[in-house]
Amino acid sequence: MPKVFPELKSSPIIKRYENNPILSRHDVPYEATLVYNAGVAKYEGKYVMIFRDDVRTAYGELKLKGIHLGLATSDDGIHWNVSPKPFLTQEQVQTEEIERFYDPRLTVIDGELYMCFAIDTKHGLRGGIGKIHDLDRLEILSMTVPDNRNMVLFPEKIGGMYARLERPMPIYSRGKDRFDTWFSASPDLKFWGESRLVLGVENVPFANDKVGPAAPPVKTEKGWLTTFHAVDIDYSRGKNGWEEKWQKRYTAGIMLLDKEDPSKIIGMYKEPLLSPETEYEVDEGIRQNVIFPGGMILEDSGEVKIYYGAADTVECVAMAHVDDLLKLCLEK
Ligand code: BMA
Repeated sequence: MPKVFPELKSSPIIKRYENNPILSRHDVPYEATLVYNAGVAKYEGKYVMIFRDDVRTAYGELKLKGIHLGLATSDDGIHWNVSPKPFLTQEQVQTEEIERFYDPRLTVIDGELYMCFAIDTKHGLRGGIGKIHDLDRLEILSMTVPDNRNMVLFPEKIGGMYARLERPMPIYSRGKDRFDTWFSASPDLKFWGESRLVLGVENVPFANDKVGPAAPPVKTEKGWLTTFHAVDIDYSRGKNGWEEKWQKRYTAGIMLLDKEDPSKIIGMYKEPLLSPETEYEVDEGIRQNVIFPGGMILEDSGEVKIYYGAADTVECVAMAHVDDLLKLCLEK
């Protein structure tokens, strides 16, 4: 395991939008400190985004007052109008057991909008799946047992079953922080099974800590194209950002999964697609060196927009052509 970060570079085929970030706390008309890790989908002729809004006691302070989910819409996927009120506040989701929802991921299946999200509860971290009605109401369909998170739904049934990628957190059996990417199937989005390992940490040369789903997969001629998050740790790093110790780096990888059996990888780029390089990814914000994709849209032109949280503080976008992404995955 490397003691210091090896140098990693983003692939030259992907271009960050020149006016990143596309959304930050300054765009939000209610209390917001950190605006990031959004889910994005094309739904009913518009781009729809649900973002994570962490409210801290002040910008620069770590103390969390609450996490809300905000809603924004756009005509071009770049310029966003934030709804005057949050989609869901922490107060609305809190129960005796549930503390907060965060890290939303959006997928449209048969014209209906679904959201996967992480749920902090008093008894562990659960993965939720819900259906969004009228961009206004969330109907919860299922919640995993703890600890499981970073779930994303495929945009259609595969072999007659709904499908998801997920990242359970096996503390005892794998040793702390060796988390991998898994696949599960369901007849109804409620009952999940047929679970299979997709990607282990050891399969990713630029990860030494965990690998998990990022944005929901998109369908291409060659298979399911999907990003993943990969984490490596630099044990020599001391205090940086706002934390006592933040030693991790989050990069985005890209892989291609089999069309009929998406638990099988048919290609993977051996280097990061996106690695923290810009100021807003490396130095600015609450945490340094964090890129976390949560949305990926394949346009009719072949352009792929990849939406990602940067430094756990702002939301950004980068673009690549689908053919170049496929080539990266399939290169030997
Ligand atoms: C994970 C989640 C993500 C976040 C990442 C880096 O555990 O909280 O939302 O982007 O850490 O801090």
